[in-house]
Amino acid sequence: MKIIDLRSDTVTLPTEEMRQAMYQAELGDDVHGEDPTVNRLEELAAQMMGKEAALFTPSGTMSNLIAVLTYARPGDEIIVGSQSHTFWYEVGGASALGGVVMRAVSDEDDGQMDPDAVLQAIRPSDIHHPTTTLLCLENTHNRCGGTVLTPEYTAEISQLAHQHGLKVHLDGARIFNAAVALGIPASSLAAPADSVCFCLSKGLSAPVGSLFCGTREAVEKARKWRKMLGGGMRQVGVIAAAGIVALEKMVSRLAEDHANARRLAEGLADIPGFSVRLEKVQTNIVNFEFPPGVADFVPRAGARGVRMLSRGGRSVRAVTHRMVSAADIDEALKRIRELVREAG
Ligand code: TLP
Repeated sequence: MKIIDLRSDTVTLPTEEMRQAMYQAELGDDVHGEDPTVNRLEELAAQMMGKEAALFTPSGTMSNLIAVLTYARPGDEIIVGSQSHTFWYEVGGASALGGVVMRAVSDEDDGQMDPDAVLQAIRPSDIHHPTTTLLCLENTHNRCGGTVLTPEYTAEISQLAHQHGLKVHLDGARIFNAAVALGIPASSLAAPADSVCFCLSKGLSAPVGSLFCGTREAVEKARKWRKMLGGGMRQVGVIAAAGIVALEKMVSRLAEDHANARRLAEGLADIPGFSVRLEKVQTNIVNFEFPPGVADFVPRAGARGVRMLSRGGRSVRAVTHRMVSAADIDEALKRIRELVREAG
């Protein structure tokens, strides 16, 4: 039985071209700034994000933590979305390692925070208060179902933050999905933010890595934080080489993943009792609910070779990616329909 793995786009394996590039990569000691492949990747990333410089990190989690460490001191407060990855899935690192308070502002359904709510959350100068120093955004928005923040919204909320002396960091783990969905360059989504990070290891199919991009000054500080976190890597061009292929070759094909997500969402919506908000399926993530009559839906679908992630209760996440074709989506829907028939 073929396994159709919709748990995450992180399960993608490197392409043949990536493996070749990794084998042939020119290498050096990156802690001394001497790995030419890493240097090339960092320059390419900075250029694609429209920022002065970039830093290669092992993961999106480390990039986001480095952003917090770069812009906030222990005792400061940062504003994060109540549904953000940083708030939910980064082990509280901002507080545990950065000593900052995370103030969660309610994320609306589409991953936007209401500008008025953000304004209310910015602390006025007062001896009793921590200082608010950073606003974190997320595009696409994972928990909100891969929804896209527009450049207009990003500009508006960033301007508000800047007016109050805050920096803005954009968690763009899937920023290329947003860019492809909107048909605009990723740099125009990142432009209003002081820094942006994105992942190579999700839809772009590279095995490892993320890039933190910002001003030369911020990236210099970030490099030191990465070293302190134990993320100074030596001949890391071995994996950066795959990242270069990811950026040069894998961005435009994300449109296929989006089409497959829509195919899946429409197929699920046609199964009686399933509920999917089709207008929210904007990129490669499909959040849906299965009917109350189908107990243990996720493990039972898994037993039929369709892997998905439970979001608690009857809510489920399915993510499309390069290793799942349109035919696989049809097959997954067929297996889900069979499961429901047998359950009923
Ligand atoms: N997200 C993973 C899991 O951690 C949930 C996934 O499968 O979606 N920002 C966003 C928006 C992310 O979705 C993720 C990974 C990260 C940051 C962290 O990236 P990594 O996994 O490289 O630390």
